[in-house]
Amino acid sequence: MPRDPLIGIVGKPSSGKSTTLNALTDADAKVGAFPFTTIDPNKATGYLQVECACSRFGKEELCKPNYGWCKAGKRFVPIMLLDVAGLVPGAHEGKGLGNKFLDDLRHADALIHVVDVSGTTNAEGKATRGYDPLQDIEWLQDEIRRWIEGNLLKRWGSIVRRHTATKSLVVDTMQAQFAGYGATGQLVARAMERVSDLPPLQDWDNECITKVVKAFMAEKFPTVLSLNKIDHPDADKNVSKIMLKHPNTKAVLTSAITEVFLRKLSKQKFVVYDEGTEFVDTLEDLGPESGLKPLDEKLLNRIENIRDLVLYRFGSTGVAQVLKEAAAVLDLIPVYTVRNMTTFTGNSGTNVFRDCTLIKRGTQVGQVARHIMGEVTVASIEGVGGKRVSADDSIDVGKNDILSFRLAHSGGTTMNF
Ligand SMILES: Nc1nc2c(ncn2[C@@H]2O[C@H](COP(=O)(O)OP(=O)(O)O)[C@@H](O)[C@H]2O)c(=O)[nH]1
Ligand SMILES: [Mg+2]
Repeated sequence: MPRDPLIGIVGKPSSGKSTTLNALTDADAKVGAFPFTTIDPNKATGYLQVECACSRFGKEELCKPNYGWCKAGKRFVPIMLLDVAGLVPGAHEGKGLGNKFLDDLRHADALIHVVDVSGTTNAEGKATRGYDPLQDIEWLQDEIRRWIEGNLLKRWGSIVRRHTATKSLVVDTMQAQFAGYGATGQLVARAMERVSDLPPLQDWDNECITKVVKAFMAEKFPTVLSLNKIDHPDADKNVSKIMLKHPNTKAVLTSAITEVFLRKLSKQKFVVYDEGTEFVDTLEDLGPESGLKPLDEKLLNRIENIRDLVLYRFGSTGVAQVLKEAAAVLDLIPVYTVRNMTTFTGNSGTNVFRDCTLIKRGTQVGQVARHIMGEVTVASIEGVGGKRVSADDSIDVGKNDILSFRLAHSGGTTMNF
């Protein structure tokens, strides 16, 4: 069974990783028990916002997910995040706890690179002014590349000897080398397709190796930039510099500190804040029947500033969006498994769409079954409207994304899932 997707949060010290993680993992009391089987201290559950299937059928009122929650058709689906703290320049040589950091990174499927675009922290994360954050983007890519290259070059002699002695295919040799990064054979094959005109492996020079490693990184660590601290006055010019230099890199403008602040005020009933949007309302806006507490002048000014500098300018704090982009680079879509295709309920009760799993678009329905239930024999698969779905049909948003699996029982009878 493939693992649950894991998104690594990376960046130099003081770029805002912890603040971002706090904002992404801060959940309502409504959240169910932890859905993931393995949990270690640097992993945390984030919540990805998706449009819930309940809204397609006008069943928002009955939607009560087993994990995460659903608010008027906007569903918050748990997704695992990895806090990769402690990455400092020179990590690939073991600086700081560099090797430990890079080891953690192996398990990540995509990265959110938090970049401090205020220019107020230097390469090590120490306070400064006028620092150019473009350097941080190149640095991170370099750090990862040099780590992978270092591991490869250490063994290069024996890799080449084995490759020629066994007359292996280049893709097989490289698959064996990259398997340690948690890469599947398919992923390595895709990476190798990105590089053309390579000489035979025994003739590769360092330049060839760099090319191959870069191609591998593009597949293994697709990255979304979180251009953070956009509330700072110097952010604008740095953001445009980065966008011009990296036009093809996914980037979201964020103010993690604003997101954390608004959520705190919302919990304390000073404001109504709709996460991921530009809407924040105070007692002044909504009147006494809102039940909101009054804000003092200082806080009111701060909210006014947040609206002007962040919310109205950029449309939101960007924190929810950055997670959406990370899920989008992995092409993850929500798939709902139900027991009853007429009511969309589960094993008991009247609540709908209780189970939702994030799976790559285009995955075959049979693989979806294995992903969710392990190695089971599926007797039949039903889609919306009671339609029979074939195991080799693929999934997409609105297509085979609501499924009911009927399992073949070992005794010969069937069992509903
Ligand atoms: N102005 C501003 N400061 C931020 C923002 N996000 C984080 N910070 C501040 O940057 C500093 C480092 O943040 P932290 O999350 O601890 O960074 P980490 O070392 O990457 O985990 C803290 O003082 C935060 O309050 C932001 O969006 N805007
Ligand atoms: Mg931190």
